[in-house]
Amino acid sequence: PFLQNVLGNTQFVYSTVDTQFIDENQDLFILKPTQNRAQKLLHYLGHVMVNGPTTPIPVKAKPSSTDPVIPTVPLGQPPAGFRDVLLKEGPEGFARAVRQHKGLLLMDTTFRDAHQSLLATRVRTHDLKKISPYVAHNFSSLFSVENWGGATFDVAMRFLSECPWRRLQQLRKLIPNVPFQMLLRGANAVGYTNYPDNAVFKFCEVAKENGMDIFRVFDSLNYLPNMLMGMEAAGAAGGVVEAAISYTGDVSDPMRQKYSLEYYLQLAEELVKAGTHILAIKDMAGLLRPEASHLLITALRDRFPDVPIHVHTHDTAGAGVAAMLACAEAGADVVDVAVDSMAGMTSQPSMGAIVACAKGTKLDTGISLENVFDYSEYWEVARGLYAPFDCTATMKSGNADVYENEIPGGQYTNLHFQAHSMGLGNKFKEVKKAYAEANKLLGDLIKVTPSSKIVGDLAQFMVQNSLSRAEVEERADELSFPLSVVEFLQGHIGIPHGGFPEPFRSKVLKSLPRIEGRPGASLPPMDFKKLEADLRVAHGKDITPEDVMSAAMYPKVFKEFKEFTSNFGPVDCLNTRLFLDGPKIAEEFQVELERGKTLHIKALALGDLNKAGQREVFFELNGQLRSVLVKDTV
Ligand code: 3PY
Ligand code: ZN
Repeated sequence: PFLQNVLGNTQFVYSTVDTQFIDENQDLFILKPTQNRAQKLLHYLGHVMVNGPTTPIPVKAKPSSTDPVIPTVPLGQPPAGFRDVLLKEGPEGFARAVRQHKGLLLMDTTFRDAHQSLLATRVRTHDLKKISPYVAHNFSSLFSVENWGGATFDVAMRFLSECPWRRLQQLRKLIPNVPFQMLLRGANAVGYTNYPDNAVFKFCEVAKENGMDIFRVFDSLNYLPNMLMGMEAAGAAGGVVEAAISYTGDVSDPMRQKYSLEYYLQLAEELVKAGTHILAIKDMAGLLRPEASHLLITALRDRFPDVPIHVHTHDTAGAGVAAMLACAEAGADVVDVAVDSMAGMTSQPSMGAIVACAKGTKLDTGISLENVFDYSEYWEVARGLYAPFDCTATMKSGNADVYENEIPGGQYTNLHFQAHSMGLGNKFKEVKKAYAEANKLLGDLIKVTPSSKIVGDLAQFMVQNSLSRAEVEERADELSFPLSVVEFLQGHIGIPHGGFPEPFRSKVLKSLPRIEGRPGASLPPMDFKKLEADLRVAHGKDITPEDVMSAAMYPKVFKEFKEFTSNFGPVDCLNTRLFLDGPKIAEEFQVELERGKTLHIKALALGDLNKAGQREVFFELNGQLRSVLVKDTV
């Protein structure tokens, strides 16, 4: 367009102006091909209007029609926070500052684990960005904001059609002062299976370059060699290493010997010896009771007086606030909370409750309750936009049965969703009982992604086939088990504490091969150069190092994401109601494609079905009539 204008200019064509500037700046004429993002967006909106949401919707509820009010922030830079300490003093200095801090520090999980646990991980960058300046200005004393990793990486691409790296980059700009924290599944990185070591190292490197600070590294079996590899990868990238021991069982119950206090202390010893900057207890199912919290944290505090201790829990039974206060009393430096309206049930305990309970004591967080209320109000209304994914559509309360079945928070919600969406709401209890039995069959495992999925798969197999634990044990050599269970027994994700269950393993595997030791050690390294070249062939030359990592983690999901984007453009600029539900006829709205580039759109009409099974959808775009043809697949 620029060129056309210039060549159509008579003064330019007849040389009545000095064109030397243009002669000397030929690069101005190298124009990017027009991206036609507006037309692609109309295509997306038309598609949603005709065929409904592109993302699977688990419950019937519609996104709420109310938009959250964004609390105002003062002009200028936000106050300095722990990230400033980290940037100045490095991970060791940061850890020292955390340990020396008086009062209790908090990590806010609202941007990651809270919505992973309550809203099927569906919260979009659009809604995270809006509240980010408020967090930067009013929660500058947080230890960290957990906003990346875990399931968010996969779900961003698979279900939200947005790039997880772009989320990280955008949030980093808006929150420069508070450390960002991610959940790294050790050798499984942000996936469900062990990756070659060089993939985990490269992933951490690119994450750090994009603004990640603290890497919470865990392994789903607490398998030390996997944990050490993940820690090394995070450390080599220059990140803060937070080695996390996944907690199960009950250290206050002398009858539960497998995961005893001594077991946790020995593992902690190894992680501290390996140089972790921070030591975390990751109570993914919310099993830490106040008495166990007291025993465990007191013992860790005594043994490692200089290492900051960070505790994570879920509130499934409803005892999360009590447990976190007990941890803090016993010497934990940091505990995890979610803002009140995104807390409770399978999410983290409530920020407001902890701030209020600690107020005026030696654990005072220094956080203003008024700010928590405003922050919570934003999320209460924003949460309404995600009503189609909200577990409270069917789940009405927490449940102390988690002490029996030990199901992690996010999985508890997923299994509940699954049972209800199949019309088997009354079967949920049976699934939970089967889960506990499946866990015993597999030798009483640490259960967290992906080992928790393996236990869940076996539980569902037992329910579907009406098999008891005794029957499964007896008929193990003839049953056709889910692949995840077989691969686990082969050693694909590492070795569980206490070894594999026998004779169950031998009966299931028969002559199938077994992996000895750490799986990643025998996986061939990934060839990133070749991967990048292949991606350029498939998707064009604009492939970034971040894209290469997305494809390394999730090849099929990445491919589908790129195809989606080339058809529909970047849809992350749409607000969540439009993204999920599309506009109503006659609705007028604005979409900011980028700073200073806003589209004014009005949805006009839906045409009749033509012979080719398509409908024409009519819009007004910046005052001009436009239409798109959409295949009706409903
Ligand atoms: C994850 O791996 O995503 C978890 O949240 C585990 O607790
Ligand atoms: Zn969690």
